[in-house]
Amino acid sequence: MTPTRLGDLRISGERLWASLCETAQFGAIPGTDRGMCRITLSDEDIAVRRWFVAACEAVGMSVTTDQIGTIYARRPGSDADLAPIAIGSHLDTQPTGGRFDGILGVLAGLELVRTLHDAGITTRHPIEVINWTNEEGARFAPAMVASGVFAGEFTLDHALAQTDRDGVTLGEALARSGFAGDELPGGHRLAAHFELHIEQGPVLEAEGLEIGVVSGVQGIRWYDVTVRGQTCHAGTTPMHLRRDALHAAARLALAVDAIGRSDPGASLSTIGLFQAYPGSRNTAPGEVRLTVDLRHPQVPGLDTMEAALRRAIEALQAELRVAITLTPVWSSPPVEFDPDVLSAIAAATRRLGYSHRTMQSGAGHDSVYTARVAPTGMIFVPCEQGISHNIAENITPAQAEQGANVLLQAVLDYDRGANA
Ligand code: HGY
Ligand code: MN
Ligand code: MN
Repeated sequence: MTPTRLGDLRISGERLWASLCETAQFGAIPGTDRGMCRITLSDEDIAVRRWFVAACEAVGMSVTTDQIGTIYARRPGSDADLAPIAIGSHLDTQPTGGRFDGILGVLAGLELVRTLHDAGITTRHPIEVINWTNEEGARFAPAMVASGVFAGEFTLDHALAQTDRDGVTLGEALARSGFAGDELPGGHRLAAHFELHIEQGPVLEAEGLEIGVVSGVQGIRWYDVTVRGQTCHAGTTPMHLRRDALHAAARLALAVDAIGRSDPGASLSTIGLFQAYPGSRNTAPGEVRLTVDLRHPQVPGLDTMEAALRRAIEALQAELRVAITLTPVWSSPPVEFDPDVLSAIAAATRRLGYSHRTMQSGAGHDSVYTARVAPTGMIFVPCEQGISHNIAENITPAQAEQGANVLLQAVLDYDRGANA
């Protein structure tokens, strides 16, 4: 097919939107019009995985899974010696997530294949649409663990041994799901990895832009913190004699917030989990467990934030006579994506006439780890008020269609080496 005809090819925005609406049934939060709770390897995730496998097989793709449950749906190319061009993201969501984070990228990959199938086009490279297990890290820490195993950042055993709050391991949840495969994660090469995702922030919408050409992802560090004091009777223990773990944890929370504000426009800090024990209204807590998420575009910035956190812990221990442990859980350094993949994305965006800018991602994505083993790049579309990890997360059909068309045209260009 001539480059012109390929350049004129477009996805079916209507079919993509229909698939987004159809799969929103899996994990829909009752009483909300868009909220999603599709925790990794839950019944809802298993259901959407089965839907995805059937939809891929319906257009002639062969589907395999690896030993951490990642799904690889492959369409052959004309040159079987070439590694596949991957289009990946994730089907799992946060507990109060939306219907576009992750799944937009997976279904846009399916739509790209459906479009090639309808047009009778065979690419040089095989095309592989990937659903990475446990991108969110909401059930099993860390986030992006399956793409991390694929890239060699984590061992398979370490990942499968991670437990959720009920003590269930990822390996047990995977065995129960029926999606434990034979292939060793990372067992095959990727020629490139493209990921379409909602921005999950306010920049594109605020600037009235249609596409983000994502140059990389900022650094992320996760910690578990335990604050131990002494449980005591609410009615008989004088305040000056208490070693109240919740009071100390609350002071620490204020310090973490100040650290997030220390480098405006760059530093971010979040406490997502904060649990006091024993959790009785007339017993002062003896223990508080919390999580800390620090983010910054540069490593020195992250180091400064971590040093400030450690100083705050030292000071509170001395002042309030409590014991505070800080356990690093995950460290994801800032990553830059591949120039050739990014130029294919930018060229496709220009050719399609969409307004755009280059930008760094505040959120982590599986592309962080695929970038370690394959040329990788990402495409953003705006989302309403930049809201995500929230049941109000929303985009328009046109935004989904624009992102998927950039994905299609960038992959076709990259396949032909048009931007090399
Ligand atoms: O944590 C993140 O940024 C991603 O949503 N997993
Ligand atoms: Mn995501
Ligand atoms: Mn997410």
